[in-house]
Amino acid sequence: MRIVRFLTDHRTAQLAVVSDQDLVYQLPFTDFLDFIKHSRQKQETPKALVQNIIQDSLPLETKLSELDLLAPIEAKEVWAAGVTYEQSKQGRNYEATGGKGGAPTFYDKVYDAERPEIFFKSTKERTIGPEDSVYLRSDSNWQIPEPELGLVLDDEGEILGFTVGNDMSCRDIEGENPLYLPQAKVWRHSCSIGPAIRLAETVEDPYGFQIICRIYRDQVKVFEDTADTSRLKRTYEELSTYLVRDNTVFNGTVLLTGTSIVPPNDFTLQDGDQIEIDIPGIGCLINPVKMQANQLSKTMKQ
Ligand code: DO4
Ligand code: MG
Repeated sequence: MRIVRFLTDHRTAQLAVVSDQDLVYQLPFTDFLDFIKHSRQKQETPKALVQNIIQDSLPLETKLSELDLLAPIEAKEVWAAGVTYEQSKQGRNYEATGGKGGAPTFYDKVYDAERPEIFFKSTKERTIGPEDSVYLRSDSNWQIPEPELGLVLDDEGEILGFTVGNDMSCRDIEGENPLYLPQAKVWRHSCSIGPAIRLAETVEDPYGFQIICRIYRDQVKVFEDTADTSRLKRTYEELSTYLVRDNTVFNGTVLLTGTSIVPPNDFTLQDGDQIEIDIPGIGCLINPVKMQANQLSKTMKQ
């Protein structure tokens, strides 16, 4: 059972549920958190609430592919875990050492440490949804998408659902100095989530998701790779526990769980590319890539 948010003909946001048969039923909520709040007030699980609402209703005539989808939740904050897969550790070591290797790095250490790496990734204003463009930084020459499973959490870290996320990253900036991490990770439109939230209670094996990433340039596929969440070094609960510990966490916070897909070291995204991140059972998040005009210099010229 997947929850999506779409723009109606009146240009207002509306929630809908997508059944296992891909039928779309409109829900009487405009927001994922209202829906969760309502289910808690009624002491029904989100799945039971949806089932009760749609049991006597007809599906929309519009197909899922025809809906104007928005990010499934306006998360106040998006956080991300890092170096949670062997593949990411290797990629980070490559950019930090120029491929030379050598003594164990802090990436080796954090991979093995009890405390996970968790960093601040995005706010509602910086996060985009399906079909919107992710932006490239103007001061980086080595940029990649990081296809990740996202946990949608409540304010205590309970997992409400799973979504697809892109933790856009600048490998040259992070590789130059790890203290530059916020600049390598956070800028306008550097985070994308969607197209749906799969309700947690409808997932049999949360470590059985496949993640597929494809990148197209001039309609030609230039990259494809697949990962598997069974290879995650940590548990989701471990990550969410560290996030909420002594912290103020908002309902609907998204926690990206790290990447296990790293494009070849000579690959960098270009203006006009298209990124697809597909997690079967949740959905395929598609975003074009765009070089943004440098807003700072524009403002300064005015
Ligand atoms: O250590 C830097 C971040 C790594 C990351 O974002 C990931 O592993 O997904
Ligand atoms: Mg990442």
